[in-house]
Parts: sequence; C-alpha cells; structure tokens
Amino acid sequence: MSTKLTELAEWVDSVARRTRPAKIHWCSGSAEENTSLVNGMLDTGDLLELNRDTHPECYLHRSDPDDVARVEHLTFVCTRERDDAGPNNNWMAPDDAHELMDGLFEDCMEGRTMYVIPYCMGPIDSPFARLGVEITDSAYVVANMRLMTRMGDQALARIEREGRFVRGLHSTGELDPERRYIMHFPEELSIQSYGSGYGGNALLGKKCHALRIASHQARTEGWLAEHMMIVGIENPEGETRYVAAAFPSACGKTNLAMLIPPEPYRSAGWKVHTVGDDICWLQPGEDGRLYAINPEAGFFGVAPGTSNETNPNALAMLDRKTIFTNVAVTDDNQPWWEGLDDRVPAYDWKGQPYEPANGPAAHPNSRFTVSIKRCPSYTGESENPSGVPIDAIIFGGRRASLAPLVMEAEDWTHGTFIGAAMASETTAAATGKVGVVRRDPMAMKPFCGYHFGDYWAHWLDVGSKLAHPPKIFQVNWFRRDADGNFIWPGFGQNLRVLEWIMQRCMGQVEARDTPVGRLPENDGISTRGLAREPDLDTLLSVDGREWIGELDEIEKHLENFQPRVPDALTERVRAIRHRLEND
Ligand code: OXD
Ligand code: MN
Repeated sequence: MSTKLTELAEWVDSVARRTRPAKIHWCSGSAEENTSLVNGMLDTGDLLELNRDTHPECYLHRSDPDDVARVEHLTFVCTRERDDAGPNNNWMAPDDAHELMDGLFEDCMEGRTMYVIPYCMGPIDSPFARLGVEITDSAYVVANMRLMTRMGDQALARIEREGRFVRGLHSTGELDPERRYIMHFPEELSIQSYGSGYGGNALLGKKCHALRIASHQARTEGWLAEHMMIVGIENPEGETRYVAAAFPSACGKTNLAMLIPPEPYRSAGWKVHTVGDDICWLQPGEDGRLYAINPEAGFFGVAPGTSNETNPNALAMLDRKTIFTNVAVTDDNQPWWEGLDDRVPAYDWKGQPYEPANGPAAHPNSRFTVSIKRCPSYTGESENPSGVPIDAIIFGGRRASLAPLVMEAEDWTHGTFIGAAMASETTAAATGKVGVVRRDPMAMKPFCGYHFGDYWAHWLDVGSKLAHPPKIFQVNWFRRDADGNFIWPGFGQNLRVLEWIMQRCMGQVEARDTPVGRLPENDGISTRGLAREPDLDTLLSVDGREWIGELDEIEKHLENFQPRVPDALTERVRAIRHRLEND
C-alpha cells in the first residue's frame, strides 16, 4: 500500500532514503494487522502475554530502565524567533535542530521495519479533528497509537482528501539518553523524536501533536488545545452538563473523569459520562458557546494508585485488551502495581524477582494503554463530530492551605487569571520534598507550544468572542487541617462540588462575593449522607493576609513572561490586591 497524496509519498520516500529501513509498512489499523504485530512482539520479547484467563488480550512491555518518562529537558520548541517559544520552553533554532536530527536519523532504521501511521486526532468525521502521520520503527508505538488515536485507512482517506497533516518522525534509536531529543517545529507542523520509546515521547499524537503543535495551530485558527479532561454530569432530572478540567499531575484528573457517584447521589439518579481524561480541544460554536472534543481515543494512564477504592471504573476496563508498560506481575502472571491490593508481586517492573529493598515493584510511572470504549462510564458523545457544549471550565491544584474547596471566577478574564496563576504543591512521592508550590499555568507548563504570555492573550481573545462563555472555577480537594489531615473526603465525593458548579451554571443557587472570587454559601455544598461533617468553614474561608502573600508570588511569576503578559491580567492582580487591602 502507499498513497496517492504526492506530498505524503515524497515525505515517506525522503525519510526512507535517510533512515534506510529494511521494509516499509503502511498501517491499515485492521485487527489482523494488530494481531500480526502483537505476535511479532511476542516473538521478540517486546511484549509478554499476561494471564489469559484473568486478563485476555493483555500484554506487558518492559521498557529500557533509562526510558520511563517524558524528558522535559530534552524537549524543544524550534520556532524561528526564540522569543516565540517563550521562557516556558527549551528552544533551538530550526536549522540547528534539523541538522542535529538529520544526523541522528541517518541510517537509523537499517534492518528495521519503518511503519507509516496515518492518524486522526478527534472523531473521524469531525470538522474539529486534525490529522497526522507518524513514521516510526517501533511496533510498540504502532500498537499504542492504535488504541490512542483513530489510526489507519480511514485517517489516510481523510488526509488524502484534505492534504494537510502534521508530520511526525520517530525512531527509538539506541535508547541512549545522550542521544535523545524531542523536537517540535510548530511553524512547519512537524515533530521529530529520537532515542526514546516512552509514550509521551514516542506516541507523537498525544503530547507532541495534540498539545504542543495543536496549541500553536489553535492560536492561528482561533481555538484552544488544552490539558483537560472532559466529563458530563447528569442530574436526577436527566439534564447533562459538560465540564472540562485541568489539573497538574497527581491531582486525580483521571479519577475525576471516571468518578462513580457516591450514595445517596447514585440512588437519586446522578450519572457521570466520561468523554476524555487528558486532552481537550475547545472550539467556539456558532451559538456563542464553547464546544469540546477529546482528540484521543484511549487512555494512557498511570497504573500505581489505581484501585477499586480510588477508581473502580478504571479497574473494570483493565482486565482485557490492555497494554501495560513497566508494571509488576504476580506469580500467576497478572499485572500488579502499588496501591492495587495486598497481594505480593512475584516480579518487579524490570523482570527481576520482587525484592522490597529494590524499591517499588511497579515503576511509579508505569502505565496502561486501553481504548476509551472499554471504560464503563464511556459515552458515545465522545464520537460526536460537533463536540459537547462546555458549561464550566475547572482549574485545580493541590494546596494544603489558601485555596478554598471551590471558587467561581467573576468573568472570563478573572478565570484566565486563575488559570495563569495555577499552582500545586509537590508530593513526597514526586520530589521527596513536600509542599513546594510550583506554578503550572493551565496545567500546560510542559505542553504549551509557544510563549505563555501570547497563550494568555489568546485565551482572552477566544473568550471575548464568546457570547455565552463557560463559567470558570478553581477547586482544591487537598486542604489540610492543623494535624495535616485532608479536610475534604475527595474521590467520588467531589461530585458534591460538581453539583454546586452545575447549579451555578443553571442559575439555581446564589454565591457570595469575596475579594478573590465567588464562594458557595456554607450550606451550598451538600453533606447529606457523609459519614463525617467536613469543616466547611475552613474549606470555604478566605484569609486576606495569606492571599496578599499569594498575589506577591503570582506577580513574580507573571513577571517572568513580560513583556508579553496581557495588561488585563496584571490589572486584575492589582484590582484583587486593592480589594483585599480594603476588605
Ligand atoms: C500524561 C502526562 O502522561 O500529563 O498525561 O504526563
Ligand atoms: Mn497529561
């Protein structure tokens, strides 16, 4: 197979001339193709079959131990002008980056198969979807892209019709961390990734295309590409409202996307519909509302911590047709990770007999790749070519103090400010040092393909064109009491906060104005059916002195992005400070 699109055929030819593969395979996306790839990987040991009875069609991939995560220090945005990449990105001049990458790709596929993967990000018939072709020498990448994107013949047909596609070139190379680069050329709509087989570096449709390149495309075309999950909340009256939410890692984005309503909500008829767990493309609709699609077709989720308590929906989808990467296994060859249950694993993620002294059995960033359709709370709305209308955008973070459980922005500009100032405390697991506040604007720090100042200006611009913009909220599930205990029960109980958000969107409840935003009245968050009354006075309090300190920090943070920070944001800091000082 090949293509009738000359531009694509010529690009594939030129890559083959440089990389010199033994074979070229155009991916159709068929089940037969997948079976043959999987069988090939079982032969080479790239995949190991898991317990066929408990986990049919589930496989384990053990990566190189030095290749287990995204590599932000080796990830570059190569714009013509350095300033356009912004202080939020590593930058290299496009000519220098091309020279470096051309050298690495030279003959790198000798003796290997080169796979050509046409893919579509978003429902195949959606005007909001965007197309790409990834060339890779990794069968593991092909199998993952098949779960994560709409990949194969249908995508190729659309690429041939439309002619425009993002070019992604990937080789695992020698997996040498010294010869590893993830390069983005937003102005050329292209990506080049060398030396890593890890998801975020190698599945180019995900972070590289759907966030870094797409954020640039979105800016030039008038929409937003965001690091957000999308979920529909249905109340007992049968009305569904859709919410998009951005959280930095380790704040429970996937859990929130698949939340199971707790009692008494479940019996009352509340339902949660999962549209996506990681990426959201937002397009202004003709009716002045904002519409969201999930560009992905699957989940590439973190396994550790996923359990029947934290995320029963996730667990239910992981016992079939799942690729696991770097998890541990039990003695009867079932996948296992820390937090799953109290069984003791037999082998760790490196394949060594499990020895607690060697550290966690599953790598802390071990992953599952699975089709979204396997999720019990999956909704067919994920395939809606027009997207789902968004009523609320939520920005969240992990803050032991300061940030209230929930707060509503006064307007779109205030909401953009809240997103730009977003911060989260690091966890012990991640850094060894608890409570360090890191700014992660809109949870996009590693993913925005251009200067944050321009990105915030673009947010304001999109908002100014919406006759009916979504309301914007900030949430914080992680407030602690004087003894260090979480005050809010979290997980499924977060639906209580979503209920308030939904009621605000429907104009059903009042909020009280504070200098920093609108908060629920103390009886605004329902506690019916909770075993223990949480201290809502603390959860919904605003400490003026602490907030003035926060504003000092936010001003310093914004200063890093001058002179491109929109005046509307710096003016909003001044206005909030004035209100706090005069409160
Ligand atoms: C992810 C991430 O893998 O944000 O989704 O790192
Ligand atoms: Mn993510």
